[in-house]
Amino acid sequence: MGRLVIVSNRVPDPRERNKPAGGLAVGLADALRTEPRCLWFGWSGKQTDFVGDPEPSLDEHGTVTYATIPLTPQQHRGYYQNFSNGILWPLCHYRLGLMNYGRSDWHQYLEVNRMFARTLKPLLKPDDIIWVHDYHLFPLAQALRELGVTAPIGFFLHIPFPPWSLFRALPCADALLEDMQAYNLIGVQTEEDCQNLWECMRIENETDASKVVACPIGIDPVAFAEEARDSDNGLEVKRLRESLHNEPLIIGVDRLDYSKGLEERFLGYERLLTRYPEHHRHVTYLQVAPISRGEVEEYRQLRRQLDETVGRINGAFAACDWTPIRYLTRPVQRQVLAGFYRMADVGLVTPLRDGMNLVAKEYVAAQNPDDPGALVLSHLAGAAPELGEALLVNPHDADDIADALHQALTMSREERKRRWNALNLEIRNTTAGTWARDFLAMLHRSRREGTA
Ligand code: ADQ
Repeated sequence: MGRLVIVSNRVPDPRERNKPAGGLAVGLADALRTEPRCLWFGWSGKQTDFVGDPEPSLDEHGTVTYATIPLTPQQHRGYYQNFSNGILWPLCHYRLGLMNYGRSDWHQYLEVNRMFARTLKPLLKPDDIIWVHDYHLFPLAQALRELGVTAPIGFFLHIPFPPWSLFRALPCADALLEDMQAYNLIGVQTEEDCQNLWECMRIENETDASKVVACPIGIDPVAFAEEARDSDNGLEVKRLRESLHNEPLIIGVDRLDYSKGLEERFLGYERLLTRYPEHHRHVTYLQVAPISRGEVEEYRQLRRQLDETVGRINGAFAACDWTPIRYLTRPVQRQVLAGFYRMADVGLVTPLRDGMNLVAKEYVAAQNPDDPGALVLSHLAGAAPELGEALLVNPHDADDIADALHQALTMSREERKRRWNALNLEIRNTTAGTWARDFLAMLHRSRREGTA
């Protein structure tokens, strides 16, 4: 069998194990442990002034060869910042009002995808199978096909896909959908995304329904549970525990992104303090939200707004010995996070839209089975259909969040255990390993059946 070739916008640096990663890198790293040989190709995260196709840098690490290329500042702006993060990200998260379309960015996006194809092609071997990831690279298969690549090419979209009524607002929607025909198989997180994307592709072209499949991503729950147990005695975890004096902890962990619903979540917590004063001086809400995409104006604005909201809530409710919200925008190591999750009585995960949300699954995996915490989860997260035993809330409704938090904080141990057992079963059924295995098996099958 040939190699698995993974292509994603960013390639993680294998030497930076403790750096906080996005969900894609976390999911793939878990899945890769079972692959015999693999090439992972993408942007190094660095910029160069060299104009012309760059030579990929190769770095072997265990069974994985990492091949990375830099981008010019112009490519970084047009392809990455503007088109991927300023147009596709808000559009796919149903936020049309935040989309800033510019035709030159679209051209830059296409050109970088072609450059990825040109620099990847010489690294390919005859039996390779290619798996492309995420919205930065929608047109990559078409660009590879134009260069004569005939290998099976699969695509996985980690973020949601909106319905045609929204997607058609993108001026180049038809060209993008046309290019996506070049994939043998396209995976998305949920049935809803699957319906939406298939509908869009069908409107543009005849598309076989079996080309788009829902294949939800998971974590490695056994390894994560172990990590959580091990970190229980770590220094930072101990410090947090001691600072709480046996009082309850609510935890939220997200990249600082408008899709994660942080402002609405803070307002929900504020409503809890207003409507349920019995929690005053007892409950602490720890929000870990490391800054991401700090160069994009919408993200800078969001940060200012969140700083203000946290300051206002703390100012209004704090006592000399109690801070209602502890808000960290610096990164926290994954192992420490696992210990924080385990200690927390409530996991608060309320994105306004999310492809999946691995934090919800990590929170469940990290719990102590004898005394698990409760999960409060947005019904608009991709994880919600699987995690129906969480307390599902509408993230736009502060009262709904407040009620669910109160219910979670006062829930009997028996009910917490019953709900957690059901949630734990779910996350053990759909893991990072099963996700990759299932997707790749379908990709091999689609080639044999000739659905390309
Ligand atoms: P993300 O939007 O990055 O991923 P998510 O699924 O929650 O969101 O994954 C975040 C990952 O980063 C988790 O493993 C989490 O532990 C880690 N992380 C977050 N904050 C951290 C911090 N402060 N320190 C260390 N680690 C941190 C995208 C999509 C999601 C989809 C994933 C995977 O937006 O919807 O679930 O890809 O497909």
